[in-house]
Amino acid sequence: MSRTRQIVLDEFIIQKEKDFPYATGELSALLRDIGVAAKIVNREVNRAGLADILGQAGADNVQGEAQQKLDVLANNTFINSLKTSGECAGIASEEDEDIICIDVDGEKAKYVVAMDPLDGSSNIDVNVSIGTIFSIYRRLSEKCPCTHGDFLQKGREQVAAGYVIYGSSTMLVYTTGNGVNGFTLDPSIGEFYLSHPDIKIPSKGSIYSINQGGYTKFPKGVQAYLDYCQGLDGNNDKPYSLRYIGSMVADLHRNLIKGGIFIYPSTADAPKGKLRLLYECNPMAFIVEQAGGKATTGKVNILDLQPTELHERTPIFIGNKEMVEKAEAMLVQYGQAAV
Ligand code: P6P
Repeated sequence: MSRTRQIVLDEFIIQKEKDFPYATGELSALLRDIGVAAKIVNREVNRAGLADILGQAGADNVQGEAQQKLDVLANNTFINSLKTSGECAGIASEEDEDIICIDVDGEKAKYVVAMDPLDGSSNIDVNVSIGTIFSIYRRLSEKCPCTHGDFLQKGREQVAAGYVIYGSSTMLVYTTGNGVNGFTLDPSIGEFYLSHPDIKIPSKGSIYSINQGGYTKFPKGVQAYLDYCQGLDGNNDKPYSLRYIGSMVADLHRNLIKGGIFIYPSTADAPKGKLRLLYECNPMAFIVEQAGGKATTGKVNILDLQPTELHERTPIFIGNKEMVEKAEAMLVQYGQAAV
């Protein structure tokens, strides 16, 4: 019998449960709890301008960045939802200096979650798309409390990763290693409907995303690639379009759908770049690789990096395989050291 409506997130998760090599339902429950938290944050994001949530919460996060009130709300919402799930043994959040261990009574929880609860928060007050990014690992520790080692696993070890984009519509996009699927929220009934099944990044792209303002500080190879994208070096008769929102989730979601490359390179001031490995680059790399794309540091696959610190950063070149490899070739030819 053909379906009379699109499948919703919870139904999809249960149906796909058979895809998990260790299908026992805990990961499904965890993904559902993330979906619940996303709906709550979506409600607050959508009324941010009205609920006196705009502006700063008066505190700084571990990055030394002024926390926005929505940052705090999103962080607390996801932490509370993950705590009640009973499936999560611990959390590493961009907003918290150290890991949050959850002492789960009874059967020990199997998973830990690394997250950026509200990515792109500098865009909150100007009503530009922002997002949540999450990464799920099987815990390695045998008993509570969880340890840093549970989180300092290579991105290749992720069992699931996803993002929520709070934009013109709110979407949840995730992978468990069997392709990438996107769900759009119908706020009138509070359900995420499967709207983008089996997302694949287009094989060709003509969008490049980078904060061009940093050009003079970029490695020579990045400068050469940007010149190529703009047709300045005479080797590209169809110059690309520059699109840069300043929210990693928004820039990557557009490139995932339309094709393109996103670059946040190293600079002399920031030799490891700006974006965090655990809860920005690894989950996005897992998603883009599952969608047929590629994500590297300009040299090494992001998913193969061995993390040593919770909040460590890495340069990232992510998007169409062809575009990433063209950028890598120019880094080799012209130099990838930060100038
Ligand atoms: P810049 C947002 O603060 C963020 O962490 C990412 O979402 C975004 O891609 C990047 O920083 C933007 O950084 O230096 O271009 O403002």
